[in-house]
Amino acid sequence: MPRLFFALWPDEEVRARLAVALESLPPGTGRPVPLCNLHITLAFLGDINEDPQRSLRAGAATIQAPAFDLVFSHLGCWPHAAVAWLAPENIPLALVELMAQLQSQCRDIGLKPDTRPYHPHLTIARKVRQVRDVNIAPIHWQICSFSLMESARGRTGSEYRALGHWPLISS
Ligand code: 2AM
Repeated sequence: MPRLFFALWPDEEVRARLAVALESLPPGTGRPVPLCNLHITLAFLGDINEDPQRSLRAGAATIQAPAFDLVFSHLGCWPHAAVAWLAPENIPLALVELMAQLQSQCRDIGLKPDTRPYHPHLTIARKVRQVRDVNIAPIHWQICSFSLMESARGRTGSEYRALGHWPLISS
């Protein structure tokens, strides 16, 4: 059964900007996430079969949330999760709104959304023991859509496939 998650998926231009930030990771810091895999998870859904997948897509298509900007200016790590991440300097109301609508769609089809507080972050390395928190030159990402992704275990780690993209409302 495919493992699904909703995500914010950077385009090539944003990915190139993120690549610069990855250079702030001290050499030998855990296992860097391949550039092509960088993303922000909105909601991890786990194993989902075809029927709820159809409902998820239908629900995603009804979401009405504004587009927004994220500015990443901070690199840090969570030792308990062994990941290093980039975090945005603030959380736009539009992201909170998007999350609320996604979670409500998930509940409507009987999925249990994660009840832990949502801390938007972009994982840049795994199996990290420690990395010093640093400010980085701000990276701007204009977010105009969200995606439903499938995650599979490949020979060299996680492989992701887009199952759908939905636009946010541009002002
Ligand atoms: P992370 O990068 O912040 O660790 C796809 O697996 C994505 O879902 C990952 O990027 C991961 O976010 C997130 N995720 C959240 N909970 C997860 C879980 N229980 N198992 C796997 N991935 C999870």
